[in-house]
Amino acid sequence: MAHADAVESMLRALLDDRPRDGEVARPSGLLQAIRHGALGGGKRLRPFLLLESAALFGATGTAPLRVAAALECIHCYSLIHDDLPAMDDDDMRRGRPTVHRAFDEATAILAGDSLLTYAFDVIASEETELPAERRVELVTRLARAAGLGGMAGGQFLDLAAERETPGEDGILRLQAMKTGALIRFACEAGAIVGQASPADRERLAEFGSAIGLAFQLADDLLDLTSDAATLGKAAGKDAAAGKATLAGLHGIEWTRRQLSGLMDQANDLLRPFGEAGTMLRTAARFVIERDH
Ligand code: GRG
Repeated sequence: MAHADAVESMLRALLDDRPRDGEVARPSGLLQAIRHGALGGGKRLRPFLLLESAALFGATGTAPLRVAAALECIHCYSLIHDDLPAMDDDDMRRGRPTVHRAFDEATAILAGDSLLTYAFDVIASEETELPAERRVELVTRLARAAGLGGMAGGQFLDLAAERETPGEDGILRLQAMKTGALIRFACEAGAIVGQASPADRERLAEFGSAIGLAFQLADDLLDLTSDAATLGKAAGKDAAAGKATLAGLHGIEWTRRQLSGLMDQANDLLRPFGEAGTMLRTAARFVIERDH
């Protein structure tokens, strides 16, 4: 089964109606909102990276799949909250109304909260079929990637950047936190699940950082080229929020050179794995060359 289908089935199973040991009940209205935000859409990039990173070290089956599904729960929570009126105030996501549009704002907040906490439950559970210390390591790393010093902190800095434009280092830092941290975690977590050596784990984490930066640069480049083509907006400003981006500061050609340098870096980091790294190389190319 393709990774995206396997992740979808795992998420569906995890988000069923049956209360787990220690839960009282799963309110159907909240569950519907959660399913709306988490099922049936998205590229499932982070789970793909996690599953392929784990496979490099021979880890397949339930353990990596549950960790990948947990990571996607965190990603979906972040999108549900990012779309709220207090943040980006978006009406559509993945071709469908956002959760607060399809339901209401309070339900969207609670759907995000539930997905966030459920992710840690899923990893920590014995059903994840990993030794306890590895589950603790994954929970700790994911909490750090998603929280104050990672994605949530990066989102805070990103919102603050609308009021005061950060310098280049500030933009790099906020992007490494907001989008980079979960992508880095995806690759490092695969190495943790697969019990990689410390050197290989670091290699995978660095690969994840390179992909995370490329993901953001490619996104900014798409904004920039569509702005230039359709809106005539000032270069360097995010179309919706007037935020500075590296692509905007340095221009289209510089950004393309950076992306090509990141592809080289990704290839160098994967070289020791030979043929086994092919799927991760393909994922890197997909991130770097995506045009929508
Ligand atoms: C609310 C704590 C909190 C954090 C939000 C991830 C994030 C932080 C905001 C997303 C804002 C955004 C649209 C950034 C552009 C790049 C990005 C992360 C897009 C969404 O990720 P994809 O493309 O989405 O992997 P799919 O739908 O494919 O899963």
